[in-house]
Amino acid sequence: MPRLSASTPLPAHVMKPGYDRGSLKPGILHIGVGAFHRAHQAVYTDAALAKEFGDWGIVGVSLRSVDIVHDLRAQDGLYTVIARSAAGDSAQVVGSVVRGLSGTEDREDILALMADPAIRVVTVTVTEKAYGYDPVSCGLDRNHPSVAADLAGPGAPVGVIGYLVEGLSRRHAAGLPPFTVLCCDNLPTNGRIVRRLVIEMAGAHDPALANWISGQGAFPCSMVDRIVPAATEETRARAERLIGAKDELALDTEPFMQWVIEDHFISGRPKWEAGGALFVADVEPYEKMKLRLLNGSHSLIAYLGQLKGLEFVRDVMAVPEYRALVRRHMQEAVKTLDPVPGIDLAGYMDQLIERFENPTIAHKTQQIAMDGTQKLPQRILAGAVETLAKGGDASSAAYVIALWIAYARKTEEINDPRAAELKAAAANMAAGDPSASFLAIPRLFPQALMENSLWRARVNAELEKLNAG
Ligand code: CS2
Repeated sequence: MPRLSASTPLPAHVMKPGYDRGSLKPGILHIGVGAFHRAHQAVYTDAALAKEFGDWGIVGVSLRSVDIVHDLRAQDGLYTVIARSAAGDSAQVVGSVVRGLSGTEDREDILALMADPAIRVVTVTVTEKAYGYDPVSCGLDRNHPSVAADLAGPGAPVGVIGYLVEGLSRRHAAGLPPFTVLCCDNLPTNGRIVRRLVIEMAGAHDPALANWISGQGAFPCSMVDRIVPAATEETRARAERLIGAKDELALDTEPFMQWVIEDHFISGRPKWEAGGALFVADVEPYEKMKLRLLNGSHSLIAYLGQLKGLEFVRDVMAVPEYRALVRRHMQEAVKTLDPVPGIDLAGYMDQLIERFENPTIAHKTQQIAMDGTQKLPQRILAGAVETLAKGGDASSAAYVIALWIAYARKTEEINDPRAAELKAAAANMAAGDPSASFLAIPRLFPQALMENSLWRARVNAELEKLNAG
């Protein structure tokens, strides 16, 4: 079977790029060209280009993986996104990625592009843990390996913040306007966080650069949503059947997708609204809704699934008692939200239940369970603080934390940058106060929770129930 490329004759039922790829020039550099980006922002960009063509091709950068980049080159940047539901599969070959570069092989090319006036937007999906963000100080975690390396050796970056700073520094030196930085990771007020980290790192060596970024830079916040499980052999076999070519970059995803963006761009942007993106003045209510209802429930499902031996999200949802726990969690979390313009929250929650139940999506609980220390603060802990402050009991939040502790105790190899600290906490669980060693992990739990005896008692009670069950 030949490999997917620009010359592959695609069957009529496959959706194809609706524009002339041959004349597409890069305007966006994307850092983190993994599954999520390819099934989300690249798809919106494809729709935008079909509607209103412009120089908005994407250069996909992977800071660590060379394989994705080699695959992109082998396939002329093309790949298949398969939207799956009980109603059937629909395949789309996406054409918006024009080139791939890898941080390990092509650092200078990446930096040269970042300083090229043609690149006007740098989008980022690198997952929560890659930023080196300290959720308690809200600044740089100076112990984070790539943050420490980039602070010590500016000019030859390894981490995402280091790249952004070096790219902006080269533009500043060349007398160009900054590029807009659009963060698409699941962090609260993600644009503001990245702005702060970039300015802090720039300021460590060059206060004038930090001032320029602070005055001229744009870091719009955005809320992104699409469930994209890690691709498997089955995904690739399915793509091969659907498009009649081999595709190493194929992805399964759900039909649903959402992108809410703060409309603050320095030198233009693609017409992403053509793909359904919503531009608003304030993204925060949408981010909070998504982080606390979708991602918070996801974490509950993930740790519960891992404890009960259930492989996929849909397997957890198939147990009525567990589905009821997911509902209960949403009902607690929704009370911490402000009204979200244009969204009926009850309908949003019903739709989430359906999305989690999608029988065609094999989303591993193990995948979502990873990096709990990076995810739980914004998904569970921030809401718990607000619930308790309003006189609520935060019992579902306490339950999720108990599940996470039980998971950390039971799991041999925890996939989390702070795994060693979790293992140490698990080894030090006191009989009468089993959550104490976890609640004491520095830079994780908000002070208000560390000091709240009601919260601690609830987590302990939930842990006891889990042990008994
Ligand atoms: C998930 C998210 O892996 C996880 O932690 O909760 O990746 C989730 O699937 C996406 O945010 C959905 O938009």
